[in-house]
Amino acid sequence: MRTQIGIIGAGPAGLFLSHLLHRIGIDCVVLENRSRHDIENTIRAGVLEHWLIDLMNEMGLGERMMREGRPDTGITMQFLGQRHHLDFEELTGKKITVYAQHEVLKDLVAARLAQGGPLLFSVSNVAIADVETDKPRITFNDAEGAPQVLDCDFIVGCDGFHGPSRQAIPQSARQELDMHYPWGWLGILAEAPRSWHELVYSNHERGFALLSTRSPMTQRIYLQCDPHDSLDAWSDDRIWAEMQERFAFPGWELFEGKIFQKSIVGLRSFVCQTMQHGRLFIAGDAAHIVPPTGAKGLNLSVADVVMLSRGLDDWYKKGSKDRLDSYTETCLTRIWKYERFSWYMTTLFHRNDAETAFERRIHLADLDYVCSSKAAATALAEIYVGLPIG
Ligand code: RFL
Ligand code: PHB
Repeated sequence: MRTQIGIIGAGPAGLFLSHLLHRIGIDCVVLENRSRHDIENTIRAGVLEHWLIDLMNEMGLGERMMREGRPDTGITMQFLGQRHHLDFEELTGKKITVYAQHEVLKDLVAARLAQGGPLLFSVSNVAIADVETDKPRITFNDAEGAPQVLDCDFIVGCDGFHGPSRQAIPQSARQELDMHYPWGWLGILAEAPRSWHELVYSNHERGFALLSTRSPMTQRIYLQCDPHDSLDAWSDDRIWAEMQERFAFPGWELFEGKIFQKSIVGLRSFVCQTMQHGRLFIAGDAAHIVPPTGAKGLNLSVADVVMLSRGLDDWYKKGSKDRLDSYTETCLTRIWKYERFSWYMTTLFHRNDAETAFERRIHLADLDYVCSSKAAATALAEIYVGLPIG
């Protein structure tokens, strides 16, 4: 098999890249090791930045999102038993949209298959070779187990944090920086009606809690927990009792319902300072991780591949290598701003047992400052709605 761009991974980065390339007439093949059913049913992100909404609409991919997603003009911040509305639309003129990542993926997969793909699910043994030459290759086994070779001009690793692409950059050529937080998120999906009209980020002495939504009758809620907690320790009764405490607000009711999905993830920040090596580029979670408190991971993954598609366009149309050569540098400028923001939102909202009484007071002053100063609120809102893609 031969293509111009071999893409590993059909997450947001890989699928968006395939659509961006298709739009500018560049051939690609996407290789994914999970099944279509699996990728369309993995519960992850929920918040889309304003430019991503525009991009999806521009690409003809936004029809269901516009119908089923919820445009939000801001968020609610809760601390010391009070609620404050941060009005992003008033502060920045922009909104965000709450629309689940797996719904975005369903839309992207259906549209890609309708264009004829190729989008190969359930492949295995993906390996990258010859990226230091101008004839890089991907070897893999197809869904039937038959060995295959994909010859490419370039390979793009969109295979998430645990995929093989980043490892294909020699260790001596990559610098990896990371940070682990002593906190985890217990995430649940519940069949319950909406309790509030926008996201609620609650800083509570028992721990952070986040109220989000998936549809009028499906709610997505997260609780700060120990990252090593077992799900067995979190019965439905304990989860609802904890949520009732962390979101308690006079005269308001948190509606309960059947919990049908539970998971625990640890929080971490990670950046691979090199996002390219020879004819291999990496994008999205393969290159960087943010803790989910800023709702940035998916948005950042798509921003990477927008930059990369521009570089590939210049290469094929103008024979210019400049944008491809500066891909890492261009992306890292944005990535580090988003890393800072995600770290800030995480430390701002989580309960920190290592904090001294003095630091706790500074922490509360920070929350109060964001809710009482237009300048501080605007700084938060500007990145929350998404920095311009340029
Ligand atoms: P993905 O989504 O991990 O996709 C990688 C794909 O590559 C495949 N793969 C392979 N394929 C072939 N061969 C191999 N050897 C392969 N190894 C892996 C995988 O099966 C997979 O399909 O990476 P991508 O595309 O970079 O996208 C990243 C986003 O998924 C991630 O950053 C977000 O989900 C993060 N995130 C959020 N981001 C937001 O922008 N807004 C949010 O509101 C938000 N909330 C969240 C989140 C992540 C969370 N978790 C689970 C950590 C909330 C949570 C709880
Ligand atoms: C979500 O709806 O899943 C969500 C919302 C906001 C975040 C993280 C996740 O910061």
